[in-house]
Amino acid sequence: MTSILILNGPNLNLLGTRQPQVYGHTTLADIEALCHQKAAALEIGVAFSQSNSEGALIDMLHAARGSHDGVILNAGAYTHSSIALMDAIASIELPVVELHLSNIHAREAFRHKSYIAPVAIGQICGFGAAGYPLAIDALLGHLRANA
Ligand code: CA2
Repeated sequence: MTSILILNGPNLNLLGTRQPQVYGHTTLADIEALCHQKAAALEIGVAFSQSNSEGALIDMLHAARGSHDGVILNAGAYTHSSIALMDAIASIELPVVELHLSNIHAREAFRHKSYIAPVAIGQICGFGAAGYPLAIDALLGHLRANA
Protein backbone atom coordinates (compact mmCIF):
# COMPACT_ATOMS: atom_id res chain seq x y z
CA MET A 1 0.00 0.00 0.00
CA THR A 2 1.28 3.48 -0.84
CA SER A 3 2.34 5.32 2.29
CA ILE A 4 2.81 9.07 2.74
CA LEU A 5 4.44 10.96 5.61
CA ILE A 6 2.98 14.37 6.44
CA LEU A 7 5.46 16.39 8.45
CA ASN A 8 4.79 19.70 10.20
CA GLY A 9 7.39 22.06 11.58
CA PRO A 10 7.72 24.65 14.35
CA ASN A 11 4.73 26.31 15.98
CA LEU A 12 2.19 24.49 13.83
CA ASN A 13 1.09 22.70 17.03
CA LEU A 14 -0.42 26.08 17.99
CA LEU A 15 -2.78 26.21 15.01
CA GLY A 16 -6.32 27.19 15.91
CA THR A 17 -5.30 28.34 19.38
CA ARG A 18 -3.38 31.59 18.67
CA GLN A 19 -3.38 34.23 15.88
CA PRO A 20 -6.59 32.92 14.22
CA GLN A 21 -6.63 36.10 12.09
CA VAL A 22 -3.47 34.82 10.34
CA TYR A 23 -3.78 31.02 10.47
CA GLY A 24 -7.51 30.42 11.03
CA HIS A 25 -9.42 28.39 13.60
CA THR A 26 -8.56 24.91 12.32
CA THR A 27 -6.33 22.97 14.71
CA LEU A 28 -3.52 20.64 13.69
CA ALA A 29 -5.65 17.76 15.07
CA ASP A 30 -8.47 18.83 12.69
CA ILE A 31 -5.97 18.81 9.81
CA GLU A 32 -4.70 15.38 10.82
CA ALA A 33 -8.29 14.05 10.80
CA LEU A 34 -8.80 15.59 7.33
CA CYS A 35 -5.67 13.83 6.07
CA HIS A 36 -6.74 10.46 7.51
CA GLN A 37 -10.17 10.85 5.84
CA LYS A 38 -8.52 11.67 2.52
CA ALA A 39 -6.09 8.75 2.83
CA ALA A 40 -8.93 6.32 3.63
CA ALA A 41 -10.86 7.51 0.56
CA LEU A 42 -7.75 6.98 -1.60
CA GLU A 43 -6.88 3.67 0.12
CA ILE A 44 -3.38 4.80 1.01
CA GLY A 45 -1.52 4.91 4.32
CA VAL A 46 -0.66 8.18 5.98
CA ALA A 47 1.51 9.06 8.98
CA PHE A 48 1.15 12.55 10.46
CA SER A 49 3.72 14.22 12.68
CA GLN A 50 4.84 17.61 14.05
CA SER A 51 8.01 18.81 15.73
CA ASN A 52 9.37 22.16 16.84
CA SER A 53 12.92 20.84 16.51
CA GLU A 54 14.92 21.07 13.29
CA GLY A 55 16.95 17.97 14.23
CA ALA A 56 13.83 15.90 14.94
CA LEU A 57 12.38 16.90 11.55
CA ILE A 58 15.63 15.84 9.87
CA ASP A 59 15.57 12.50 11.76
CA MET A 60 11.99 11.89 10.61
CA LEU A 61 12.94 12.68 7.01
CA HIS A 62 15.85 10.21 7.21
CA ALA A 63 13.55 7.55 8.69
CA ALA A 64 10.98 8.10 5.92
CA ARG A 65 13.33 6.44 3.46
CA GLY A 66 12.33 2.78 3.40
CA SER A 67 9.05 3.30 5.25
CA HIS A 68 7.17 5.85 3.11
CA ASP A 69 6.84 6.52 -0.61
CA GLY A 70 6.80 10.30 -0.34
CA VAL A 71 6.57 13.24 2.03
CA ILE A 72 4.39 16.32 2.42
CA LEU A 73 6.32 18.93 4.37
CA ASN A 74 5.13 22.13 5.99
CA ALA A 75 8.47 23.15 7.42
CA GLY A 76 7.06 26.35 8.96
CA ALA A 77 9.67 29.07 9.42
CA TYR A 78 12.52 26.58 8.81
CA THR A 79 11.42 26.83 5.15
CA HIS A 80 13.13 30.20 4.99
CA SER A 81 16.30 29.36 6.91
CA SER A 82 17.23 25.69 6.95
CA ILE A 83 19.95 24.48 4.61
CA ALA A 84 20.06 21.39 6.86
CA LEU A 85 16.45 20.49 5.98
CA MET A 86 17.20 21.13 2.30
CA ASP A 87 20.19 18.77 2.47
CA ALA A 88 18.11 16.12 4.27
CA ILE A 89 15.43 16.22 1.55
CA ALA A 90 18.05 15.97 -1.18
CA SER A 91 19.63 12.99 0.58
CA ILE A 92 16.53 10.80 1.05
CA GLU A 93 15.66 10.54 -2.64
CA LEU A 94 11.91 10.59 -1.95
CA PRO A 95 9.46 12.98 -3.60
CA VAL A 96 8.61 15.86 -1.26
CA VAL A 97 5.73 18.31 -1.70
CA GLU A 98 6.31 21.67 -0.01
CA LEU A 99 3.15 22.90 1.69
CA HIS A 100 2.09 26.11 3.42
CA LEU A 101 -1.24 27.22 4.81
CA SER A 102 -0.63 30.84 3.87
CA ASN A 103 0.49 32.29 0.55
CA ILE A 104 4.13 32.87 1.50
CA HIS A 105 4.68 34.91 -1.69
CA ALA A 106 2.05 37.46 -0.65
CA ARG A 107 3.59 37.94 2.81
CA GLU A 108 6.82 39.53 4.11
CA ALA A 109 9.82 39.44 1.75
CA PHE A 110 11.74 37.05 4.05
CA ARG A 111 9.01 34.42 3.48
CA HIS A 112 9.45 34.55 -0.31
CA LYS A 113 12.72 32.61 -0.05
CA SER A 114 12.29 28.84 0.34
CA TYR A 115 15.20 26.46 0.84
CA ILE A 116 12.72 23.60 0.37
CA ALA A 117 11.50 24.62 -3.09
CA PRO A 118 14.65 23.62 -5.07
CA VAL A 119 14.53 20.06 -3.68
CA ALA A 120 10.72 19.63 -3.71
CA ILE A 121 8.68 18.29 -6.62
CA GLY A 122 6.33 21.25 -6.18
CA GLN A 123 4.82 23.74 -3.79
CA ILE A 124 1.23 24.30 -2.61
CA CYS A 125 0.49 27.43 -0.58
CA GLY A 126 -2.31 29.80 0.24
CA PHE A 127 -5.24 27.40 0.53
CA GLY A 128 -5.25 26.96 4.29
CA ALA A 129 -6.06 23.51 5.63
CA ALA A 130 -7.51 22.53 2.23
CA GLY A 131 -3.92 22.50 0.97
CA TYR A 132 -3.26 19.23 2.82
CA PRO A 133 -5.70 17.06 0.80
CA LEU A 134 -4.56 18.94 -2.34
CA ALA A 135 -0.97 17.99 -1.51
CA ILE A 136 -1.97 14.33 -1.00
CA ASP A 137 -3.60 14.31 -4.47
CA ALA A 138 -0.52 15.97 -5.98
CA LEU A 139 1.94 13.55 -4.37
CA LEU A 140 -0.16 10.49 -5.25
CA GLY A 141 -0.45 11.70 -8.85
CA HIS A 142 3.32 12.09 -8.99
CA LEU A 143 3.93 8.63 -7.48
CA ARG A 144 1.49 6.96 -9.91
CA ALA A 145 2.97 8.78 -12.91
CA ASN A 146 6.47 7.67 -11.89
CA ALA A 147 5.65 4.08 -10.80
O1 CA2 B 1 1.81 29.24 6.01
C1 CA2 B 1 2.44 28.31 6.52
O2 CA2 B 1 2.01 27.16 6.59
C2 CA2 B 1 3.79 28.61 7.17
O3 CA2 B 1 4.64 27.47 6.98
C3 CA2 B 1 3.52 28.84 8.64
C4 CA2 B 1 4.76 29.26 9.42
C5 CA2 B 1 5.44 30.44 8.74
O4 CA2 B 1 6.65 30.76 9.43
C6 CA2 B 1 5.75 30.16 7.29
O5 CA2 B 1 6.31 31.32 6.73
C7 CA2 B 1 4.47 29.81 6.54
C8 CA2 B 1 4.41 29.66 10.85
C9 CA2 B 1 3.62 28.65 11.59
C10 CA2 B 1 3.21 29.27 12.90
O6 CA2 B 1 1.96 28.78 13.25
C11 CA2 B 1 1.31 29.42 14.25
C12 CA2 B 1 0.02 28.99 14.48
C13 CA2 B 1 -0.71 29.61 15.46
C14 CA2 B 1 -0.16 30.63 16.22
C15 CA2 B 1 1.13 31.04 15.98
C16 CA2 B 1 1.86 30.42 15.00
